[in-house]
Amino acid sequence: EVDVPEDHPRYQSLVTRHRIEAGVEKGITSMQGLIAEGRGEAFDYLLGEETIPSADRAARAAAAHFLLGDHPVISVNGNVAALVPEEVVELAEVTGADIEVNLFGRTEERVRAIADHLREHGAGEVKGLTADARIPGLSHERAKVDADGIYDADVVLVPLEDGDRAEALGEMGKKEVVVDLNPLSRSAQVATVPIIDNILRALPNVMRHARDLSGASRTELEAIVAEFDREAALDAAEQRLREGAVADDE
Ligand code: PTJ
Repeated sequence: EVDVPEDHPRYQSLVTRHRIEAGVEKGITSMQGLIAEGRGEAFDYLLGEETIPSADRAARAAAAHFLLGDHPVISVNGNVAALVPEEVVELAEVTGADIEVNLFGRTEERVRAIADHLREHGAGEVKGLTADARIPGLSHERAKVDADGIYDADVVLVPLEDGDRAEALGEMGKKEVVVDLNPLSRSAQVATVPIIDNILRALPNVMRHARDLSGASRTELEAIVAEFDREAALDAAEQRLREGAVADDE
């Protein structure tokens, strides 16, 4: 998809940047998304560009929540659509989740472009266009959700989210799985399950755990959920960022 030699030391990062750029050109990613990508890259560099053990435990807890949920929904924004469209579709299939486009900088046009893009990558129904319900306590555009989608969900995956919406969803009593490379971000801080990892690694990892747990009993899944310690996960990620791999003594 991009002419970068595979042996380039920054290959993955260059491919990722190109996907975000292409997303902007295609009208699915916002200009703000470019800034968000740069921020994410800096955190990923400090994390060592790998899934740390606490993030792997979070991904397993996230998979358990999704399998236990009555109505799990994956919320998709312009960065997620550009970076991991196939993985979103596959995770929805494996866990029986709905996909809903929900944007920080919402325009009808971009919602439609993202829904089309996801369908090009194999999605069936994509929600977010009806926008016939509102998340209480949020300013107008960001509050728009589908009544039979995020509004009705009991578990929501909100990747690369801004803190306000994450908080408001939490106040509605929903379980929230947040994927964010910054453990200090408000969305990570308020999440039921914060996965401090790059979305590029986190989604395949949640999927792997979901497949692995597909035969597990409710009791087993509930035990995984109960054992997960969100504060410890946030602390471990912050420690890794501040002190590097040596301090990650889990
Ligand atoms: O498409 P829209 O209109 O919904 O807008 C989406 C963005 C991401 C622009 C919007 O939600 C936004 O402005 O987000 P923030 O406040 O910049 O937060 C994005 C967070 O995602 C930051 O904490 C970044 O560190 C983090 N992030 C960026 N890239 C990745 C990431 N986390 C995981 N994986 C990444 N690849």
